[in-house]
Amino acid sequence: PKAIHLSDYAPPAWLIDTVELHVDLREDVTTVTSRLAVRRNPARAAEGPAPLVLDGEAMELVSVTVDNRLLQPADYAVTAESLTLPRLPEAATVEIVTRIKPQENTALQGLYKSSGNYCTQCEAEGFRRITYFLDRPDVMARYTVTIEAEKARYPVLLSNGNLVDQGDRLDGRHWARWNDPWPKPSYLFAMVAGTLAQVEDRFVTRSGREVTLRIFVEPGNEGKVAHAMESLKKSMKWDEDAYGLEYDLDIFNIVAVSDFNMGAMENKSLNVFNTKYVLANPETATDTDFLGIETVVAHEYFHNWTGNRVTCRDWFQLSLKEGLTVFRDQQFSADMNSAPVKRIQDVTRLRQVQFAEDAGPTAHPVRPESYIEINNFYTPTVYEKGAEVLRMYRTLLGPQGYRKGIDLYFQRHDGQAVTTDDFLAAMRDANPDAAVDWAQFQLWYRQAGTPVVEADGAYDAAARTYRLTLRQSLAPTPGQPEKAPLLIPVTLGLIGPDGADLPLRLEGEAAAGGTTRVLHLTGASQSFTFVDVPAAPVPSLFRGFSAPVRLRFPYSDAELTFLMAKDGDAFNRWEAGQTLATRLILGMVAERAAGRAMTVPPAFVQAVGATLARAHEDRSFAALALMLPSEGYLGQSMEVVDPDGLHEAREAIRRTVGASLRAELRRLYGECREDGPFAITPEAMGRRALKNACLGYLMAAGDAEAAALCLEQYRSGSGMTDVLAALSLIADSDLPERQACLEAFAAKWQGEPLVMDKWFTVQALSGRPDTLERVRRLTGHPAFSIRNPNKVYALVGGFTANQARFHAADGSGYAFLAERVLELDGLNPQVASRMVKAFARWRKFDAGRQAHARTQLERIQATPGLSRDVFEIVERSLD
Ligand code: BAL
Ligand code: ZN
Repeated sequence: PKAIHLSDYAPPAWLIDTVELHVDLREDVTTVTSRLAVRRNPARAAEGPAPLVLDGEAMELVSVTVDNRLLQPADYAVTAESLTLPRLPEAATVEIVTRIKPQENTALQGLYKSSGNYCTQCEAEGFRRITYFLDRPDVMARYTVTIEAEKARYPVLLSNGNLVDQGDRLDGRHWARWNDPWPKPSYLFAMVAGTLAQVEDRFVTRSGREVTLRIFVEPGNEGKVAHAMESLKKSMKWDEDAYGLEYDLDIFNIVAVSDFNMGAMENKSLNVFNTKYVLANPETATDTDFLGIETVVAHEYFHNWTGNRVTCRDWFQLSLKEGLTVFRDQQFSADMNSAPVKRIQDVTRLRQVQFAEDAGPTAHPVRPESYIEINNFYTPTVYEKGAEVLRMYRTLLGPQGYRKGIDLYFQRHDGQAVTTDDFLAAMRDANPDAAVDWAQFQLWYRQAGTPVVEADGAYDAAARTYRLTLRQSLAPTPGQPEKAPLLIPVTLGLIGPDGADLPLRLEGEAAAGGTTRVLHLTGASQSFTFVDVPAAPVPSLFRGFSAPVRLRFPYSDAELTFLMAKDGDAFNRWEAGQTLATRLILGMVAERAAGRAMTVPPAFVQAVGATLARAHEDRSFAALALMLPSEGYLGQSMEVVDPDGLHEAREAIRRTVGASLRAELRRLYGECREDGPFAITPEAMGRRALKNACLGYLMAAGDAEAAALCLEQYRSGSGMTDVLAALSLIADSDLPERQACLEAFAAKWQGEPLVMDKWFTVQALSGRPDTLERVRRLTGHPAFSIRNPNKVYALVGGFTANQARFHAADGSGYAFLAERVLELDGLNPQVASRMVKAFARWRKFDAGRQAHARTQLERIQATPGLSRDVFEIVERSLD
């Protein structure tokens, strides 16, 4: 397979103005007739006439007609990936007939079937599996789509835009015609045909447009869409209020399907969703699910402007729409819930997955420079680090400057396919007075890797100054041996001995300017001197996590405890606790490795006790503060990851805290249980989160009373959040009731695929030594299917997230994963590739584990017929 390079980008030689698609759906074969109005791109006129080379894969070509003249095979050339028409006039109408078999499509790209219904997924390059086309985002066309199918089986026929006509045929078939007035790239095309129930609502935009909102689900699931619908309406309102962006059609449809590679897809006015991000009620969905639905519904809706109205010129610009849209959905969720809690959750995820990516063989910049398979670049770096870049724009420009930049971006580029450089130019030009070095800021798009910022402070009592020194470094990443310093926004405060923020005045300034401010770290090393500092402060750095960096500051344990209690920035209060816990756990792992006993210092238990004592102030926050850093994240801080040591040390702390603070944990647990009628408010979710955090520590201590509480919560829990929290603890334990509980759960929920996904994950994440054996057995469970992405993510993905068990010293976890990857690759390369990424960190482990991982990676690499998707990841991993 060949790599594609950003530097090779050229505008398309041809443009397509309109597409008339006729899709004739039949059980044996689907016939697609596509009428394209094509013309030479004037931007490339100087180069002389170029052939029209259309992309197309995995289909049968029936006929090609140009301006009503049927071409002979000698008039065109077909390969496995293209159709070339060498001799065309300046403009022409090209009609192409192809045949495809959606019923055999297991890759779930292009047109395929899910639970008997037809649906599509065209991003990034699925449209070329439906018909021959210029399948690239800078070719934008107006679509008219006619779908024809058997009426009894497929009563619902949907595509983008507005329904303009429909009718019945005499033979039991019917048809519907849709027209989308907005030009769009092919990746935003969608169609659906099936038996679907619908729930309808409406939203009136601020200018008075009445929009009909519909959510389509498999019949029987109508009762589970209320939360998604509410989330949609909230998103529509929020985008008007926060960004001044209004919806631009009279109809907005969401269709939920159970076989879907991604979370959801933002096709113009016809979003197709994984059921995971639509269906929920309190019995079947956890609070995390409810929050996920709110976020993903918003994300896809927000794409209507950031992605659809202004789209990407090429796939290297993916973060133009994804980074921005993730940032927008993060802002939205922060506004709907608790902003600090949301920030902590987002940063936790960023560190867990994106920092890991940045530190391994698949590290790539937010704007990559080359790829073999674009599907491999829907990554935490493009999405989550991309969102951090957007957040930094806002931090550097302030909310108003940021909004001015966004407004200019839409003013300039509505209806266009553009680049991250265009976005940056809009931000820059809208803020001519901003003291931002834009050329340096641009490096955030270009350089891979997570910067390390080492900081130190010195207080001079006589001069009443505090000198803060910051040094940044960025380790080499694949293909980027040398790095330049970045522009890093450092939002900081200085905290005085009484816990209050001190006024901040930098040397040379006339007066103090607030108690929190943003410093621009631009050099490799830079010092900032604050004057009029009355006493030695404790610095609170990177408030709100103002840049995606790893901070090293030589805080004492006492200073961290002080920050946990006093920092006015909630994120940094949490962060101080995490830093303290990380330090402690890594110390214990070192003790264990040296053959000494691990001990938990009483000071740490006291710090947790203090968190419990203040828990009533903000229960969601307290629940997060009680959460220890994950084993995976802790592993990132070790030269050589010691998965067993990390697991044991973390468990030892949980046990000690549980036993030492039993009474307090028990009291809080009881207090949080009295939470009245079930609600999905931040307050109610906070109570549940805190209650379950307490239960977790109590169970870790392993006493009979905790077991009884846990079993009782499992049996009588009023919603899935509580039931699943209890079941996870039971699945992790040696309780004699364990097996019976798991069986009862499966018996109860066997008809609910999304709940069964949770059941698989709970077992895959268990810390018990027999987990792999169980996971292997579960691949044969009737509810498991290797063809369903959600099942694979739940069981296989869950297992790879279980650091101690996946990275078993004997290599058994690696062998299991390699088998699954090879099994998947022939069916669904995109899912196979996501799974194989779990190997990427293999060089961070000891020699024994490395040898096992290499054996499995080489075994995959040597397999004939490997997909581009898996090939690329394995190549990079072994490089
Ligand atoms: N565009 C792919 C799915 C998403 O990011 O919304
Ligand atoms: Zn997106």
